[in-house]
Parts: sequence; C-alpha cells; structure tokens
Amino acid sequence: MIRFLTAGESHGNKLIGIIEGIPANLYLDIDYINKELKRRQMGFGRSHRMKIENDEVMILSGVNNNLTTGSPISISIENRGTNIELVEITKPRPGHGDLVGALKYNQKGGRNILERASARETAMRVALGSICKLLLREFNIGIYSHVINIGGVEGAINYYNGLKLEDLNQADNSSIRVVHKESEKKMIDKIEEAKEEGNSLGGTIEIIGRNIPVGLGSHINWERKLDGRLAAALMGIQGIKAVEIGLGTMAAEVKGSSFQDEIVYTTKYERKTNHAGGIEAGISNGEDIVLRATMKPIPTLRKPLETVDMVTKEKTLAQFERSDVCAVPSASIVAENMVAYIVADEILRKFGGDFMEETILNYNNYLKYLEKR
Ligand code: EPS
Repeated sequence: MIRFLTAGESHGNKLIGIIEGIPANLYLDIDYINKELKRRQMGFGRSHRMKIENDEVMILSGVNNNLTTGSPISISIENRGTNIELVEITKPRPGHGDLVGALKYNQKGGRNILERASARETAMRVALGSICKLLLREFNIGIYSHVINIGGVEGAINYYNGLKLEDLNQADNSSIRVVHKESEKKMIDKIEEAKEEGNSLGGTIEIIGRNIPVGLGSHINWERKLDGRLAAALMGIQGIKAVEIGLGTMAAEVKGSSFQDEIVYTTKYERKTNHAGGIEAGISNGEDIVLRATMKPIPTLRKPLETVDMVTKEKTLAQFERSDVCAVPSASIVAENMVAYIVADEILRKFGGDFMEETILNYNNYLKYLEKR
C-alpha cells in the first residue's frame, strides 16, 4: 500500500512531499521525474510564472545509489516565482477558496487559503506520482492523457473516435496536448480570445491506462472499487468538476444491448468494445482504463466578477492577481500521475512485496495463473 502527503504554499519557500510504501530496489530515475515536472509546466494559456519556475526535485531520503531503500521517500521542489506582494484577499473571487476557507479557518481574508488551495501544489503530486509511474513501468503499464475539449471546442479525436496509441505519444508535441491539429488551432484561438477578454477557460482531459491486468480493485466493499478510487483521485485535483469512466454520461443515452461489452476468448478473455472503460464491478477487466475529467474555468479573472468586500460588506469587484487563463493541459499531467498513484497502490495491494524483485515475481506468477483460466 502506498500513501503520500504534500506540504507547502504557492509562494512559500518550497514544496515538500513524502511517499511511503514504495518497495526497495526500484530504480529512481530522477531525470524521468524532472521530465514529468517539465511536462506539467508546459501549456499555452499558463501564467508568466511558468517561465520563472523550472521545477526540479531534490531527493531527501529513502533512496541510495538511485535505488529506493523501502523507507519513506521525501522530496522537495524549490519555489522561484514568489516575488509577488502577498496582500490579504478581502474581496473574495467567486469560485475560488478565498471566502469559504477564510470563514472555515477564521482568517481575515483568503491569503492563507489560496496559498494552499493553489494548483502550485500539484507540482509535488506529479513528482510523487511519477515515482508510481516508474513502478508501473516495471510492469509495462503506461498511463497517458490528452486534452479533448477546451472552452467548449471539442477535439475531433478521442478514445471512442479513432484515437491510436501513436496519437497519445503525439500529445506531448502539442502546446495544449491536443492530438488533432485542426482542433488544436481552434482551441488555441479560443484561449487567445478568453485572454483578450480578461476571461478564463476550462476543458476536458482523457486519461488512458494501458496494459493494466485484470483483477485490480474489488467488488466487495464500496471503498475498494477501482472506479470509485480513481474518481476520487481525479476529483481531488484543483478545479475538477466531473469525472467519467468509459462512455460516462453517454450511458444514459443507450440501451443495455449496445452499452455492454460482449466477451470473447482469444488467448485470454477480451471484450469486443470498451464502453465500460476497463472496469466492471469495481474490478479492472484487462481492457484499457478510460477516464475523463472536466476542469472548470480558472476563478481568477482579469475582468473580475461581483463579490462582497469582507470588511465593509459592500458590493464590489473581486480582487485580481497573476493567474492562468487556462490550465487544462497542465491538469492532464497531474491527472496521469494521480491515476498512476492509484494503479500502483492497487498493484502493491494485490501483489505485495517489500522489494521490487518480489513484487515482480508475484505478478508474473499471477499472469501464469491467468493463462490457465
Ligand atoms: C495559480 C496561479 C499562478 C500559477 C500557479 C497556480 O501562480 P501565481 O499566483 O504565482 O501567478 O502560475 O501555478 C503554478 C505556480 C504551478 O506550478 O502550476 C493558482 O492560483 O492556482
């Protein structure tokens, strides 16, 4: 079982993370972790701060000679873009945590709330999640993502609409992680338009897990269901308002005979289609895991909305400070890494092992068992 914790504020000194439960002898490829951090920092529509930050991890414990030791791994990431004036936020931004957080924690305004609510924290989630990705790499499991909607502009290609694995690798070549060139252009135009207006945009991400074995998660109790755990992990990312699995909300539109995925046997059990998104009864079924997450538009607007001054209680306009216009491409990398965390945790729950060789042995044994079924 893996657990992790992050600490740190958006404009504080650094971010700190601890991850526990990673078996010993996993090769901790620091370049890979730093590359994941870089992927999160790209994206047309991000604020100027992304040019200032150059995220790199420092490993503080749990690793010796690039191999994990089985002890908790602790990491830090330096904050650089911290030279803004940290004024109190007493004109709370609608949709941000400013007001609710200030009331809950008895703060004058939203400053101490936004410092932690900020998506800056997701840099650490990516660093920790990428350790989980490294673990999954040992099992040849890959987690991919691409952007399929920005501000209502729908991408022409998605999982159910002709997406190929090569397309997924292409996502990193796009500044907004969109695989279809024409759609990409329309979405960039939409971001430009929102920027001009002092507005912001949300969008939808598709996340795909490949080569995930049958049998992760369980039907036996609600909190062990793989779909529930993945949904919670995605919903916990800043700004995410909806999560879908497989055909998702489309399930309401079709009859059972066209929704359910018929079972066939080749060299193993397979499905003719994958409307379920690779999960049945909370258990992975061996098909691709297909998830979608929708992010709302960023609440900080250069052309602010109406709010209430927390000092005078008068009607006013929300405070503005440096922010992104659209952070959907970055959120897709965070989503990949949160999914990697859940899948890696499920792998260890099922196969155990205090050191990687042991986990791999157990895993291969299970694959042998499956061959006989
Ligand atoms: C964010 C606002 C911006 C973003 C930040 C998230 O930061 P600042 O307020 O300093 O301009 O750049 O994102 C990151 C720093 C990051 O690493 O993703 C917010 O309000 O959530």
